[in-house]
Amino acid sequence: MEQERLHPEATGELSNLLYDICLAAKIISRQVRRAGLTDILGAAGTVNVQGEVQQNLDVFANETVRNAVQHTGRVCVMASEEDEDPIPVPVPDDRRAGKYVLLFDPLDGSTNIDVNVSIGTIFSIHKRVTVGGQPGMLEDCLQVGRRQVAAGYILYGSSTMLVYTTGRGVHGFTLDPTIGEFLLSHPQITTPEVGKYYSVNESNWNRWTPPVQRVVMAFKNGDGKVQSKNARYIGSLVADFHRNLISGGIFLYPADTRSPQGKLRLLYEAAPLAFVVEQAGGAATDGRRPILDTVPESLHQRAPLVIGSKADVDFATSILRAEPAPAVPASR
Ligand code: AHM
Ligand code: MG
Repeated sequence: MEQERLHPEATGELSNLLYDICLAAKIISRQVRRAGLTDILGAAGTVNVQGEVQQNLDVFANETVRNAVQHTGRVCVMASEEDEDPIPVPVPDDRRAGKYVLLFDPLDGSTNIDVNVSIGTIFSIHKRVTVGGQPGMLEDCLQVGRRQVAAGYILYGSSTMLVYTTGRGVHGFTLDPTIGEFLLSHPQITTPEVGKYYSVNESNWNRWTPPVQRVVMAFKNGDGKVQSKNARYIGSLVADFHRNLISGGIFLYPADTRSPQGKLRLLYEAAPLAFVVEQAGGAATDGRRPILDTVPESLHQRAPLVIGSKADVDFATSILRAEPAPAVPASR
């Protein structure tokens, strides 16, 4: 809201949309904190002692974000990792559809959800590009990352944190569970120019191209241009990204023979984090060009991701640019 005052033309709708997302985050956070109790309260798909049907956490998170946002009149269309197609937003007869588009990964880190390891929600917000009034369309979702008006994530870690940008720096808020509010704990986050960590799933080594192997080898052992780094890999993108944002580091999920386009999704994983990292002074590429300049062709398109401290990403890019472009078309 403070930043909104810097834009005299602002209507407050974006702040309110971010607030809607915060509400969803608080509800998801509460449920994540109770996750270990499912054995006592009832497993997914069963009815617990209160008569409530238990859901998988990722399904719960998806519905929670939808429900927090779709009736507010602020968005015209949404898209989620959990849904094949864009989610149409109902428009009552007496109202016009909202002007924003929300893309999100409701609960990222699927292998960590049931084992009490940090997970997160990622979101990306665009302005609609189709004519207003009616519900939004696929075209509104397929926008280049550079056009995002806001993006961020919620990390369900040792505390719950919201980190976001609207293009004027990156700010972190920590949820105080005793009052149920996000408090500004990390104003104006900047990421170190050179990181101390490298984060990559090294079990993919034999599936990588030689340039990718060279990059990872350099971060592991050091070479003339980079010093060796410590390894950290959680397997939850938000948690790995957040640690590196704060402490400095580089996260890589390159293309490999099993995932020729990379594993992570462009629109609701790579692009929002790329917006955050650039605003914090870091960089994000697919190995050849900035993630924020990639023009999307499909909703669930994947992208190789190299993201983090600027000097480290620039070093990786200088080697990866030599790679031939992947030949396999984007697919779900
Ligand atoms: P998901 O969308 O199924 O949760 O997969 C995304 C996750 C990211 O959080 C994480 O960075 C990556 O997959 C880990 O993949 P891997 O297990 O191949 O290392
Ligand atoms: Mg995901």
